[in-house]
Amino acid sequence: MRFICLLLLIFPSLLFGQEFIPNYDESKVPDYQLPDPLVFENGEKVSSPEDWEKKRVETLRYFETEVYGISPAWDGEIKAEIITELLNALGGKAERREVKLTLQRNGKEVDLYVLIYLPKIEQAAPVILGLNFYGNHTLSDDPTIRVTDAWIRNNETYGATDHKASEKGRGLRRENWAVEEAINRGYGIATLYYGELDPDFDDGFENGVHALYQEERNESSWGAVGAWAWGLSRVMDYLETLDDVDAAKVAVLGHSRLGKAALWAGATDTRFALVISNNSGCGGAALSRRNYGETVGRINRAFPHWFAKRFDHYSENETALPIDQHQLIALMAPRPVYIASGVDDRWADPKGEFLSGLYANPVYQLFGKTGMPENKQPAVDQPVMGEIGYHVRSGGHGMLPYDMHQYFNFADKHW
Ligand code: GTR
Repeated sequence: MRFICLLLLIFPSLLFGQEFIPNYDESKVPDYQLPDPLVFENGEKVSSPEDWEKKRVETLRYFETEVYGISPAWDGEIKAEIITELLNALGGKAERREVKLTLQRNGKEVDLYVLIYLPKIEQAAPVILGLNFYGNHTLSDDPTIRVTDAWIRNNETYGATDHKASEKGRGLRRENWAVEEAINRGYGIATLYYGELDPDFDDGFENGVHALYQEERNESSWGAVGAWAWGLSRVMDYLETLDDVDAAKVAVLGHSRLGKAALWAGATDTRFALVISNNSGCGGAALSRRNYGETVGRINRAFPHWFAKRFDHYSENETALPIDQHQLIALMAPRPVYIASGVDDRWADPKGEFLSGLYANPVYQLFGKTGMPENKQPAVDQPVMGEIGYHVRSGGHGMLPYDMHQYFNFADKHW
């Protein structure tokens, strides 16, 4: 016994695992070679948009089997019920609804509560749809917005204790979502709490929308990121039924882990006409092979429920990946996609996020488009906007009014 204690004292890693020290030194980024997004597995070149359609299938398949897991096709029913409605929200400029969507399948049900702000304009409104971290009530002071009863991560600031949300969070994310600016500029905002789709802990995939499917799981089954992305598509199913929403102009947006989900939603569901990744980092916009900041190994150990089990095969083994994240960006082509970084958010590898966009360019060029308009990472607070938009904002990890402002500019440019 004493011998074991001594061993643990000398080698604490035996008990706690190896401590992860992120690399933040550009000179220590390994030499790496990325898969060419325009070469088929059999070595043939992709040389036309028609070829790309086939290569796109091949690429998407790898992201499904090796990274995010395969999400099921939806064959259930969605019931929609407006639970609260304000016809004169935001000083009369907007209509505000909260809609309960009940997903029914196989005798099971999951309820999702979607908060929707729409500008009062003549025509159907373009909408920016995104998942939120702490509940719909954090987006507004409006006391009638429901506080979610789904499992929530404990967070003192937002008054989330015992994995329950509370009034304390009301309105705390108002600035971040820039709802008022959206409305002033003619955009609607739709959002829902991500934990209603899948609670963010390693629950053996028994809760949230995973519970609608009782298939046996394998190494390529969908994880939490897959479930969050899949849920965005179910909200899209609903938005398509609304006369006051322009379903051809729905952008999908997400921050951080929800930025990963937004990208995956954009890749799997081409109904999203524009895709926005805010500080999505590893498993999002950042290149896995750079090994800068958060790595594949670290993310799989810290969040074993986020990805397909297969992804762990590439922990400390990124060169074996048949794809890299530039090809995830390429899956949006020729649709517009915006990648945003925070300069101090080194964990998310801002440069690696930029490079993903840049290396997706050949696919955009196949469509006669530019893609990312700059070859070098732009200076801080200098957004660039081709079909691929990019900025690295001053400051760290977060979705700030500055970021939202660029997204509205980007949507203006393309719509
Ligand atoms: C971190 C994680 C990142 C990022 C972030 C977030 O802990 O390592 O990949 O997703 O969480 O979602 O806030």
